Amino acid sequence: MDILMSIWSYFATNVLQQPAFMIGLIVAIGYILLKKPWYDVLAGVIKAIVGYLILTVGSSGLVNNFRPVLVGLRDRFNMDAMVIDPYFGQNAVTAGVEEVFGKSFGNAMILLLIAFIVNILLVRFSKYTKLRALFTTGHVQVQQASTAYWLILFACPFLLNNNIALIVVMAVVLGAYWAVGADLTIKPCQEITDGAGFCLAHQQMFGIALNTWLAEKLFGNKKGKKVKKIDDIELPGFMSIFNENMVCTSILMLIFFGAILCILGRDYLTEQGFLAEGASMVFYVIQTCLYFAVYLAILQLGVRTFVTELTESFQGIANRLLPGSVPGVDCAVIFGFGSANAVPLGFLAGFLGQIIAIAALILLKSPVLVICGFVPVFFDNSTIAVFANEKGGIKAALILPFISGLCQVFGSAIIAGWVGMAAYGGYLGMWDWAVVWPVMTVVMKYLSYAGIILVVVGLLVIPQIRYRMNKEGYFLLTEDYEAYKELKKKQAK
Ligand code: ASC
Repeated sequence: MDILMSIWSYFATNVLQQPAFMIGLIVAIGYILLKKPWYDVLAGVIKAIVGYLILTVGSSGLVNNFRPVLVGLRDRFNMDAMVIDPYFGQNAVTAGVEEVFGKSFGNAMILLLIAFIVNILLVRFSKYTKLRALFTTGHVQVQQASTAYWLILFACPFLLNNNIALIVVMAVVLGAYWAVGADLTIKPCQEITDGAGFCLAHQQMFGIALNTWLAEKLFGNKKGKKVKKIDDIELPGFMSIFNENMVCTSILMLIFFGAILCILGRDYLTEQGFLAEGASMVFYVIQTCLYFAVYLAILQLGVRTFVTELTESFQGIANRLLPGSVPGVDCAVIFGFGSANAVPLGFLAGFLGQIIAIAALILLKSPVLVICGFVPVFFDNSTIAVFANEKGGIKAALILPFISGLCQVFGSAIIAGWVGMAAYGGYLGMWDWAVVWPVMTVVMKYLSYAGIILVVVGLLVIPQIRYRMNKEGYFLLTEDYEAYKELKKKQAK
């Protein structure tokens, strides 16, 4: 048993929780199943890992550069606030779970493994479950397993004395959430990428599905009137420079982060070691803000490098091991598709929503105050904007992320205050964890065993309903996208 545990923990730490190597492993398995020659397998694996590592350089560059700027606001104004950000959320769980529930954090990693197996099984039996998506983003799975661990411990104290039942319940809930959530993003992803063959496995999967649907219903094409997408807008005169993504991002971020850096002020920035003593504040601000465009460009290069390898090789897995399935990847992958300018616009709209919500918390004298974390405000809202723009144009790409910003702050403040995570300084804060998980936690808390069953059945019923709404097209969507499009055309007639 000890040997098995050490093998597992080696695999978990080095592969499962490191998406780059996880993707590399999947590409290797896929190409081997496709019987590619060894050198093609090797080349594919290298491109997949390097591409994913490039993506990581981009996304962690953004996070590391801009998180301190936002968190700085808390310190600068001496606010006693919790940060909504996956890393702060995870720290809160590590710091508090033992104290509050008397349970060791180590169990959260066993939960991760079992939940992942639940995901694989649900997809393996897609004939019955109608689930087609495999979660591959390990770093996100770690964060989610930690938060789910806390939420379910809080909701189901009657399981505290029975370790096995506890982990099984948690794994079923979490595994079902992974499989169902990622599955919900398949259609939007296939449509936006014209059948690239992946979906998103991240922290706003229900958010994507709901907002894509809302964008189409509320802002979508009406009879004879096509929506104006961001790229359709011809800006007049000097404004036309905004049509170029790199310029647009740079100018918007310069105004936005420039203002925040000035609010933080020279003294604070020097004190914290961001700005060297005597250095020029003006050029420091310009350079810091332009790095936003730099990291976005890096991120897009990474996406281009690994996506084709992943989706091509996954054919091997989809043909032989998990029929009709697609891999779920990091949400940032979608920044390589759709309108590039939706990314900064969605971010700003979401930020505005978050700021207004935070102001409301202050005015209402909420016992829990929140400070924006960079990851939810950027990765959630930009992703939602990319999808919203595709279906509902620029209006949807601004309004829906704005509302999402409100949801992230209010939802997180309520749930983190209630379950006691706020006291440890952070909460995950991403869309699904500010909206969907709070609802699931309430159901489980008040209905106990019946609540657990209700949550699991409620999740698993979603793909069943969607399958029944379009039996012919449902599996065609992942198995043969061209045929799916033909079918859609026929159905529309
Ligand atoms: C997250 C998280 C990150 C980012 C990254 C986006 O939820 O933990 O580091 O989003 O995955 O590319």
